[in-house]
Amino acid sequence: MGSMVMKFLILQFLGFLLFEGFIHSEASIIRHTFVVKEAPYTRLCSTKNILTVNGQFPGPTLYAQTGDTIIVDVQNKGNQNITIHWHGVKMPRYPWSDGPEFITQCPIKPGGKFSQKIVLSDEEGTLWWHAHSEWSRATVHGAIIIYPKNGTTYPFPKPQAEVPLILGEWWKSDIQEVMEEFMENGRDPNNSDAFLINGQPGDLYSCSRPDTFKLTVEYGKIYLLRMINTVMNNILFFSVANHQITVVGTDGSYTKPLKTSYIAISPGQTIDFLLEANQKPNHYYMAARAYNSAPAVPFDTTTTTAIIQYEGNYRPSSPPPLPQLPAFNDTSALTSFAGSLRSLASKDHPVNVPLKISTNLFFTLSINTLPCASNNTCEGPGGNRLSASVNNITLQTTPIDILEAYYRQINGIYGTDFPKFPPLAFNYTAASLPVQLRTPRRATEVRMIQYNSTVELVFQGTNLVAGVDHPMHLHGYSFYVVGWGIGNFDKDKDPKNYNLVDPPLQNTFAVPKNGWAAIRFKADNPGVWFMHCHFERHVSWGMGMTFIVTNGNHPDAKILPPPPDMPRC
Ligand SMILES: *[C@@H]1O[C@H](CO)[C@@H](O)[C@H](O)[C@H]1NC(C)=O
Ligand SMILES: *[C@@H]1O[C@H](CO)[C@@H](O)[C@H](O)[C@H]1NC(C)=O
Ligand SMILES: *[C@@H]1O[C@H](CO)[C@@H](O)[C@H](O)[C@H]1NC(C)=O
Ligand SMILES: *[C@@H]1O[C@H](CO)[C@@H](O)[C@H](O)[C@H]1NC(C)=O
Ligand SMILES: *[C@@H]1O[C@H](CO)[C@@H](O)[C@H](O)[C@H]1NC(C)=O
Ligand SMILES: *[C@@H]1O[C@H](CO)[C@@H](O)[C@H](O)[C@H]1NC(C)=O
Ligand SMILES: *[C@@H]1O[C@H](CO)[C@@H](O)[C@H](O)[C@H]1NC(C)=O
Ligand SMILES: *[C@@H]1O[C@H](CO)[C@@H](O)[C@H](O)[C@H]1NC(C)=O
Ligand SMILES: [Cu+2]
Repeated sequence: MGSMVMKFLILQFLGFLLFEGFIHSEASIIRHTFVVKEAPYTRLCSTKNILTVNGQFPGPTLYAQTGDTIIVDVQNKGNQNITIHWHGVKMPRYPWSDGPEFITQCPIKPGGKFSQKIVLSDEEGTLWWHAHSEWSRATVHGAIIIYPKNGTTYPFPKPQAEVPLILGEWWKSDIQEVMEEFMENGRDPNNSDAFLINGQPGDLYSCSRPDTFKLTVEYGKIYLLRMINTVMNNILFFSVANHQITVVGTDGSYTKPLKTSYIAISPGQTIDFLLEANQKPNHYYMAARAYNSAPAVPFDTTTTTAIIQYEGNYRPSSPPPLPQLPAFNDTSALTSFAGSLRSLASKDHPVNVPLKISTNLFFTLSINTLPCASNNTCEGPGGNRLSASVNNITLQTTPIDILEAYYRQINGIYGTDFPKFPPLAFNYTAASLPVQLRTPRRATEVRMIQYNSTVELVFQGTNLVAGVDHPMHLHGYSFYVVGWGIGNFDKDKDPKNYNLVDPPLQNTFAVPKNGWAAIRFKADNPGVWFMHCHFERHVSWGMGMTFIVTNGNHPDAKILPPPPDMPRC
């Protein structure tokens, strides 16, 4: 009897602790099924089949709390190979579910399945998932929303409501055909026909008006908008008519509040911002369109809109006021926004920037050309095909994935000579450069990094073929963006101006056109991690490379074993 009472009291006490939030509750395991399949969608007055997850476009939102694990059973009921990547999730010691095809896995073939384990650690805010095989991410993507743990809260006022804002794209043509065509003819890919907000083009396109995304707000309340740029090839500008907004996070990490009238967001990046409904009750447009830095690159010049509508009885202006967006070529609008982001750097959200660097890397990012295959005609510059490289290497895909080859010590799949520095130093951003420098080397080389190294990596954009921005994305890590600039990086002067106090923690950063960016991270996540430009045309042309971070000595510093259902090549 006594022990029953005792047990009861202990349970009561534990319940009390949990209720009061004195001890942080255990992380949860959340399960989902993703069925990849074709589904008919109508946009811009015509219907076509697109590849979706569970028939949804954009795909389902995953909700979790910091530190949770999500298990997604992916079933491929489509007619093409697929892989799914959890963009911005570090996956500590578990690259097996990371997703980039032929880097960490072979694709899931039609009819196949793969149960993926998404291991959250310190990420908090908005991330996303997307296909990481060929061009299927155009329609196969969705949000990942990570709430604070029970017992902790946002470092900003609790919003009235939270709303994802997924910036996407629509092609009238089949996206697979767009990809095959540009890979064949060697020139830039065709543009999309519309940009989208939450799957809808908005009022400025033909026959889209009734479905325009609308957010109803109550005067005086604050809303948290979780924006993701899923677009294939464009950085976007975004703004809300008559409203200032306050950025509070990026890439699953909090930022110091930044008041601004517009946002510039790279493909791959997320921006969380607060919108205070403090204007005269009315309908207001929010709008997004492209930024484009290279005059020769054709791009989609259309504008997507959604509507903020205040509750209440009033006659809204018709049409609603449109926001002013920066000009298409306004590079300073892009860099001044990106350069204003700061980590929160508070007691609860400290920064941990490596100060002593053990591994210095310097990578050039170039657009290149390759000779056309003799049986073909190419439409790139000078009758060649466009290509792209990191340190003059254009990535070649392998017959099996690099992770498998590394883990099972299979030789002959990749080399370990990815150069730490460019093989040739030249005036990277010179107005004109010798044509001989344009041809890259084809190879699959990785850069090995010792566990626990402190890495500084400087990206240098070059003006080969055409200077353009490169939104660089690293898997397996977030990194601090400690500096950036226009022109050539100066190793003596530029580090003196680094921000080592409150640099933003990101997983994607747009290296400006003919400029540079310096990032730092501690290599404490062993595994095989892809790094690439998040412009899809550039990664298709070979602008990507792989890091292998070695195992540490401690058992907790080693890659975990693979799951039994890894897809086979
Ligand atoms: C966290 O709190 C929510 C609501 O307060 C509750 O439903 C949930 O079970 C809690 N999670 C854990 C892991 O205790
Ligand atoms: C790409 O655009 C060109 C020129 O407008 C057109 O001829 C071609 O059919 C388009 N390709 C696809 C796959 O839609
Ligand atoms: C942007 O384009 C406009 C015309 O479209 C041109 O007048 C202006 O010089 C360009 N600005 C930059 C910074 O290239
Ligand atoms: C050209 O030849 C390559 C390799 O021999 C082949 O893969 C490709 O399909 C051919 N292209 C055309 C247009 O015939
Ligand atoms: C590099 O090129 C830029 C742009 O043309 C030029 O302003 C600069 O003087 C060049 N630097 C050197 C060291 O030649
Ligand atoms: C890249 O490598 C190729 C082949 O080795 C060479 O011809 C070319 O000049 C190199 N370009 C640069 C910028 O290093
Ligand atoms: C890696 O670094 C962490 C903290 O900086 C330290 O606790 C750990 O012992 C290091 N591990 C190895 C194998 O050096
Ligand atoms: C699908 O992937 C396998 C390797 O796992 C490859 O052999 C096959 O060619 C791919 N199919 C397509 C249509 O790309
Ligand atoms: Cu790029």
